[in-house]
Amino acid sequence: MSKILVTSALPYINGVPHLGHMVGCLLPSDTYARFMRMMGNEVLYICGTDEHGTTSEVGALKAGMDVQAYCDMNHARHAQTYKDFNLSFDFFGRTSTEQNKEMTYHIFEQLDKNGFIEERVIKQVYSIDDKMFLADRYITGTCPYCGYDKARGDQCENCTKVLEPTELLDARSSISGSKNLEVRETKHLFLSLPKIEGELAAWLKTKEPFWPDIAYTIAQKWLKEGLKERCITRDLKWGFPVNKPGYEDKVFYVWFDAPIGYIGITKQWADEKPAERSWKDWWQNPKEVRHVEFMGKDNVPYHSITFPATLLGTRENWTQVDFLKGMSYLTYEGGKFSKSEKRGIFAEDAVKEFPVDYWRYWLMANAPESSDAAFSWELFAGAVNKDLNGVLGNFVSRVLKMTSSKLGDKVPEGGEYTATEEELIKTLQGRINDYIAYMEAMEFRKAMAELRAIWVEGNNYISVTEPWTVIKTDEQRAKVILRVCINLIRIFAVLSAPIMPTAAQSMLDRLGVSLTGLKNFDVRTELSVLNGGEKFEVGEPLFERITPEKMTELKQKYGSTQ
Ligand code: B3M
Ligand code: ZN
Repeated sequence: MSKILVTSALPYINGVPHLGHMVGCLLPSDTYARFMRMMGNEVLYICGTDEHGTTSEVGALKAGMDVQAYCDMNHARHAQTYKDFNLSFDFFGRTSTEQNKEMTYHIFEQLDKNGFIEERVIKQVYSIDDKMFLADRYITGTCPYCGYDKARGDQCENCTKVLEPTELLDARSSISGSKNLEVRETKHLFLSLPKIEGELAAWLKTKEPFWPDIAYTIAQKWLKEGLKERCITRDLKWGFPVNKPGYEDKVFYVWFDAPIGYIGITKQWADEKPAERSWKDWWQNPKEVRHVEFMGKDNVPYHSITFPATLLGTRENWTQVDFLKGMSYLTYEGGKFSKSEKRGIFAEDAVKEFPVDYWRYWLMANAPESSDAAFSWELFAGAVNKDLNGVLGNFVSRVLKMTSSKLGDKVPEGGEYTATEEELIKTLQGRINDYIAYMEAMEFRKAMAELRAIWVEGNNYISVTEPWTVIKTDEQRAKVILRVCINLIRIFAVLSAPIMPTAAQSMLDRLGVSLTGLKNFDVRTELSVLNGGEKFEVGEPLFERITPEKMTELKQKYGSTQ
C-alpha cells in the first residue's frame, strides 16, 4: 500500500465555480482519489478555499460585508457545491486559518534565515480616496497603444499588450472610479528565485519522464526565460501580517500563502484528531508519499516553479509534487463562462438540473486534457441519452427485467461457460487492464472511452447470446447468460464508481452487494461473485433521457449560440 497525497488547486473564495472549474481540477482529482483508494492505497485528498488577496477585499466591499464574514459565507457555499458534486475530500479547509499562518510564518522564517529573501523599494499606485494601494488590475484607463478605454493596469484586453499601470492614460481606480491617484514608493520583500534557479532546474529534470507535456513544457519555458525575483508582500489589510520587523503593516501575497495552504489545511485536518493523524507523515515524508497535484494550466507556473522553489529554499525535507496534472479550459457553447453576462451553467445550478453523475460523466469523458474542450447542450444530451441511458442504463434494466419476468428475482444458478463466455472474459480482461492503466496514468479521456467500450461489450454479449430466444429451448443456457449479465452489472458498477459513485451504488444496491476494490482485477473471478441464488431488485431506470423540450428550456435559461 502506498501513501498518495492528492491535492486540487484551491478555488478562490470569491469565485462561483462553473463547469470549467469542476473539470479543471476538482473532478479529475476526485476521480483519481476514489480510483486510487479502490486500488488499495492510503489516500489523503485535500482541498480548500483560497481566501486572501485583493479580490476578497473587493468582493466583501461590494457585498457590503466584513471580509471575514464574507469569506465564512462563501466558504460554506463552496463546501456545499462540492458536497453536491460528491467530491470525496478527506478535508476541505481554508487558507486563512491559524494553522496556515503558522506554516506560512515558519516557511518564511527559513527562507529569510537562508538568505532567499530580499528587500526592495518599488513604485506603486495609491488611491487617496480608497485609502489603499491598488493592485495593477484594479486600475483602469486608456491603453496608450490602441486607445481602448477599459484597459487594466496589468494588461490591455483589446490589444493584449502587457502594461505598467503608470502607462495608462486617464487612470482611475476600478474600485471607486476615483482619479485621485498617486505613485508612492513602498518597501517590499522579494523571493530570490534566481538564487534557487539551478537547484530547481536539477529537481525539475528528475520529473521529466513522468510529467505530462502540458506541465513540463510550461515549467521549462519559465526556466529558459530565466527566473526573476518575485514580490511576496502586499499593502493590504486582509492577509497574514508579515512577520518581519518593519513590515508589520503589510501582508503576504496571496500566491505566497495559498500553496502553503495545502500544508496548512492538512494540519487543520490533523488537528481535529491529533492522536491518529499527523501532517508531517504526509508533508515531510517524500520517500513514502507520492504527491499528485491537479490544476488548470494557468496555475502550473506557481506549482512547478515558485512553490517548489519556496520549499527548496527552506532547506527542510518537504514532500514535493511528484506528478502535476495540468488541465486546459472548457468553453461554453463556443465562448467563455461568465456570471455577469449570464452565460454558462454554474456548478450550483447544474446539480439542480440533473443528477450529478450526468455531469461527472460528461465532464470526465470530455476532460480538456491536451487541448481545450467545448461544452454544448447538444453534446451533453447526446452523451446522457446514448452512453448513459442507451448503453449502460438500458443494459441494467433489460437484464434485470428479463431475468425477473422469466426466472424470478434471484440470480439464476448452474450450467457451464461456453466459448462465447471465454471470449468475453478475454476481451473484457484486456479492456479493463487498459482502463486501469489509463486511470493510473490520469489519461482520463482514454480511460472513459475504455469504460464506455466495456459497457458496450455487455450489450454485444446479450445481443449475440439472445437469452430471450434461448430460454424457449434451453433454460439452463439462458440461466448462464443472464447470470453472466447480472455479474457484468456488478463489474460495471465497480469500474464506474470513481466517476459515477451514485449510479454505481444504485446498481450495487439492486444486487444487494457492496463496493469492492480494483486491485488485481480478475474478470473470471469477478464474474462469479454472484454465484446463483442471491436476491436482486429490478429498481427504477438508472438514467433518464433528456428531451428536446428540456433542451430548449436549458438553452434559454443558460444562454446558447445555437
Ligand atoms: N486560487 C487560482 C485559481 O483558483 C488559485 C489557485 C491556488 S492553488 C494553491 O485558479
Ligand atoms: Zn491596447
